[in-house]
Amino acid sequence: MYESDDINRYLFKQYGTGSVPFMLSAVPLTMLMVSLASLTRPGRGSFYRKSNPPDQLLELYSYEGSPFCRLVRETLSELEIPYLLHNIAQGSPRREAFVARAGKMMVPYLVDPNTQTSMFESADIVAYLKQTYAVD
Ligand SMILES: N[C@@H](CCC(=O)N[C@@H](CS)C(=O)NCC(=O)O)C(=O)O
Repeated sequence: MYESDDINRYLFKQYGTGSVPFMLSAVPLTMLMVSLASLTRPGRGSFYRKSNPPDQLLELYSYEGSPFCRLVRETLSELEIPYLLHNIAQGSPRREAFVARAGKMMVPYLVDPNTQTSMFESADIVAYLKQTYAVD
């Protein structure tokens, strides 16, 4: 389906409580807010950067509201690197398993099975992705 509004309605009906939260359903206001967020990162995540795609899916532990995670997602998008996204927002029941795996609660956290690399720190992750997969 097309239309972000229809997709959100479908997702909340199918997998959520059935009703779309106000911050997503007040369409003109919602569009203004998300557009402002994108305006602060002009062009980022919107243009392809040539890359060597990995063989295996990368994994990113993240949550949508984190500015540090956004930086990593921008780079993954620009390089068109396929990845599995684990959302572990505040209150998520998946956090405990994450801490058991990674050793502490902090996102973003990248796992790259292609190079047996796991790392925290957005700036280090962005540098790693560019160094490993970008073709400049
Ligand atoms: N220096 C780190 C900062 C990462 C950071 O502060 N992440 C926050 C989210 S914005 C976090 O994990 N907070 C712990 C929590 O959500 O419980 C980086 O650049 O990646």
